[in-house]
Amino acid sequence: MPGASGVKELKEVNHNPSPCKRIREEFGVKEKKEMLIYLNGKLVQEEDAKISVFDHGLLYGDGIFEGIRIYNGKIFKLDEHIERLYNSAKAIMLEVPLNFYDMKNATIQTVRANELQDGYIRLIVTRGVGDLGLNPLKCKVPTLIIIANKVALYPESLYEKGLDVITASTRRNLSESVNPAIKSLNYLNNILAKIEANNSGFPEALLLNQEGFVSECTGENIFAVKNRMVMTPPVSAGVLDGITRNAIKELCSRLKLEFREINLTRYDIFNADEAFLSGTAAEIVPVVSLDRRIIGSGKPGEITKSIGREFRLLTHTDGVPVYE
Ligand code: PXG
Repeated sequence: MPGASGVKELKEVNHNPSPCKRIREEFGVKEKKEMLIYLNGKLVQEEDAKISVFDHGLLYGDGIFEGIRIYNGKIFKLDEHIERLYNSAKAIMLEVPLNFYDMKNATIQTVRANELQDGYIRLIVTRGVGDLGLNPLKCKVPTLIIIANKVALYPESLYEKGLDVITASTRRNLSESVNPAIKSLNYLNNILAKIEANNSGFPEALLLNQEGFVSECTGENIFAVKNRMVMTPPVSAGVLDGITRNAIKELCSRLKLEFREINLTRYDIFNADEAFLSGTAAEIVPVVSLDRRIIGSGKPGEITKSIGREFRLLTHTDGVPVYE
């Protein structure tokens, strides 16, 4: 049986010939109808994965999350994502109900129970159930949710043609207010920018910070390439310390490209040779215009393409195996 945390020792599972079915049995799941969701130590059917309307994740966006990819039966950068989850938790003084090892274990088990080879994992920790006041001290038990689902791929045309981006008038949160480095459930800043993009008929919006420097897009980090130098704003410009962004840093050194974290303006993006976005869900997406200024040739650039190729290779070789 799973322990108090709901997590079973991984070693035992490793020796089981039918780990997917076995995990479900261990959690008392009789049949797998559709998706199985990890909710506070239990694996439950999607229809039973319900939380209270008094959960402060819902009432106040008080909580944190991570989005992780599974490629080819391996979870990409799992340790890095869990580490960032704990960093976000520390910043908002939220105690994650599982330790690092058990969180990793619970994530792997949820993927296994759903028999996914390729997919997307969402880890969510909320402040938990409280009253209608915002005081987090009233919330005694955090809510932990792990969703492992099939991945919804973006259309291929997005990568072939590239994106047209507009700058939103909504500015990125100040680090001294809701720090963009915290991957919190409070995404209204990003959503307001996305609404501006939608209203203007553009697929994506760029947010500037309060000083007018480039920060990031609504759910992706941004990069400019000039004279074979790959540049991206530093975390201090109000960006998430993206895990794909950090992978790109590694890939640049492999590809012998200079990489720099530096403040950028819209002018720098307009006049770059190439630009692209990075994120767990979208991976690497070329940007071909900003505010109707064509970037470079107006087509996905060669350096963007080579980083994209190396990234795909990395996702298929790296990662924590789910079924071994
Ligand atoms: N910036 C922000 C604001 C993000 O939310 C990234 C950058 C990229 O980080 P990673 O670690 O994934 O390389 C993210 C993460 C969506 C969506 O629906 C996107 C993210 C998170 C949640 C939803 O587009 N991207």
